[in-house]
Amino acid sequence: MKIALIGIPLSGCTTLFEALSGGHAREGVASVPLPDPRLEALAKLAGAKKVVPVSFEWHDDLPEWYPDKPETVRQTLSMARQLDALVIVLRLFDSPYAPYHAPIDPRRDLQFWLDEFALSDLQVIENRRERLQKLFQSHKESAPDRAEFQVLGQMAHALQAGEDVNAIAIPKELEPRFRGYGFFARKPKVVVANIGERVLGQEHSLPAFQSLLALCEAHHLPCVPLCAPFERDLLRLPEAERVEFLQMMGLTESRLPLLVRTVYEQLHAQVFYTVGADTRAWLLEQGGTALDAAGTIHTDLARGFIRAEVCHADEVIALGGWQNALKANRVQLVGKEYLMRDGDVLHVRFNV
Ligand SMILES: Nc1nc2c(ncn2[C@@H]2O[C@H](COP(=O)(O)OP(=O)(O)OP(=O)(O)O)[C@@H](O)[C@H]2O)c(=O)[nH]1
Ligand SMILES: [Mg+2]
Repeated sequence: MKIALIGIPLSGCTTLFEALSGGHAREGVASVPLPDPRLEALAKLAGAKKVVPVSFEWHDDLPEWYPDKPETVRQTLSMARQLDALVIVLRLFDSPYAPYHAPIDPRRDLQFWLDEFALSDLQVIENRRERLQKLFQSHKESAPDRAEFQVLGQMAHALQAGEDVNAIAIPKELEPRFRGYGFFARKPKVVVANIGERVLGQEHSLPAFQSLLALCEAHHLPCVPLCAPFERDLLRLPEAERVEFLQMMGLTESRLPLLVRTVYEQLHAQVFYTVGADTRAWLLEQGGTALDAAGTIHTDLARGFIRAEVCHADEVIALGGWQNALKANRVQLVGKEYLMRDGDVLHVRFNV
């Protein structure tokens, strides 16, 4: 999963990126594994030689742009469109060392992004509808083309009216096309309010923060308040000193895990596992079937799918491993249509 940090210059994207990546980053891209105690337990029981967790790939490599030249943001947007989720970093701190181009107003900045996203989506829709129309004129269109034209029209209408685009149902056969367009309106988004160290823990008393929250709620956007340099510096301390540093700031915990969890929730994903010498965690969309899961591992597994063996990770761990689960008759044999549960361990029987 690729997650872009996007912000107006000097909002704190790079500082947050340094915190998330712990400094192990190359050219603004860092792959960071999700903490997963179940995977560790499964790997230990399987005597795994290789353990591969699910990772988020954080991107702080969107092209630079200039607030005084709004047209320069277009390139940033077209790259952000290609990633799986967005973290919108908003500046709520003031600092003489990093002068901002405007008075601090995170609500205005969020509105800026929402407007840009809508305009950009509308542009994509318009271009596509024009192409489809040409196709119609030459009578070369298929039924899905007609359906797509109609759904795009509904989307454009909703965007212009400021209505919720996600309320529009996308027919299943059109899903791959719509995924390809990377619409901002349908992309998982999380807002980060980058607050100053002095107000950390008291952000709820700030009118600017309250006003931002109201806009977030209106757009169903989760908002995580944090102080990017504080989070970065916290991780640079030896673990033993972190609690003290947190207490000094009146906090009980780092907010980074909350941010990661919030992004994960917005992705509407679930995890499943494969165990053995190679023990891995995989990401699958909620509502995914055993066949979808097999396809996530390898297209061959989906193509040659016969049946799958399934047992939940908690049960595998409680029984002391996959072989024990098999012996105890706790492993279910399922077909293609089986709906995966979050935390299932899967073994695909296939033939190609
Ligand atoms: N006081 C304070 N300074 C911050 C905070 N977050 C970022 N800064 C400072 O603001 C400046 C800009 O931060 P960056 O993280 O580089 O911001 P950016 O969004 O990556 O900016 P560009 O990449 O230049 O567009 C740096 O000097 C940071 O140290 C904060 O919460 N409090
Ligand atoms: Mg930066």
